[in-house]
Amino acid sequence: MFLVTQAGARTAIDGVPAAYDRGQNGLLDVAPSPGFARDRLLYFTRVAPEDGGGALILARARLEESGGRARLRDLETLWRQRPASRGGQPGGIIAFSPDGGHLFLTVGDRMEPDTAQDPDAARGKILRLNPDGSAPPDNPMAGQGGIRALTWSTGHRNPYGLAFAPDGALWEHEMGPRGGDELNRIRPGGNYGWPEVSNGDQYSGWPIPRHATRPEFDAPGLDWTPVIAPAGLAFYRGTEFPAWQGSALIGGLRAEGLVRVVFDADGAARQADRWSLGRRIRDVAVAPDGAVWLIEDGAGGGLLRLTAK
Ligand SMILES: [Ca+2]
Repeated sequence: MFLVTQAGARTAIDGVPAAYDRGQNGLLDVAPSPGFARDRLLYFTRVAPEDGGGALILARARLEESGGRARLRDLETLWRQRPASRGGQPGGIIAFSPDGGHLFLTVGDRMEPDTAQDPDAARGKILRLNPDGSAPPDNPMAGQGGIRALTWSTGHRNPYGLAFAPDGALWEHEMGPRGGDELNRIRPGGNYGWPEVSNGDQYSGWPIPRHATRPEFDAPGLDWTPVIAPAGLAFYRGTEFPAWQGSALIGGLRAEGLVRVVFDADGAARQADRWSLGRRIRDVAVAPDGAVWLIEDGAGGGLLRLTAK
């Protein structure tokens, strides 16, 4: 984990715990506390090594900076996935509610598709937690204990994007298998259908019923076939690109670029732009000055800053 200045100077952060660094697993997302200016807390996710593979962990720690050095102190584990898995797709994306009162966390199916429909499996879910990791009493299955008490929505595959729109709606994207990448508007208690339905098919070519055949599942607001392999989601607010106000920006691993999605007055989503950058984009962020930051996938991946010409 690194601190990077606007000019690109970077400082390695000490005290980062070990990660299960294999395939899509490893150190995943980082989000400053809504009160970071006062509390200096960083929330972050990783897959941590355990017997039987690795488990997704949500943790927080205090960032201490002095004398040109940085380190994490007072590390706390807030949530730990049980059981561990060998590999697969962990999710691990963090989003705070606009009021800062709750933390939302994506959990991938880890290539165990049926677990996404199992209400007692910590797989294929979006969780909603209090910032200290406890279960909010107003969650859809509050009072049922275990992973149910934390579950906000169900039936997700490989969610690597989660963010609140300016109107307060929560949006998530996830990779489909062979086709059917999805952008979903998330509602509490919703079931998004994986693996019962998909707008793509199995990698083997075996067909999967479409969302339209099973109205009890929430259909995506937008989907992509062929896939873009979406990674990272940010809603644009800023002055650098005034025409993008309120747009969703999505990185593309397979698309090797950036996708812009716009929303009409009813919240319907439409792809407005797709720029090829020739780089596998892993994550997207918007800085307070309106510049867009992208990070590239891979050991030699770059950190890119986009500004208007
Ligand atoms: Ca779905």
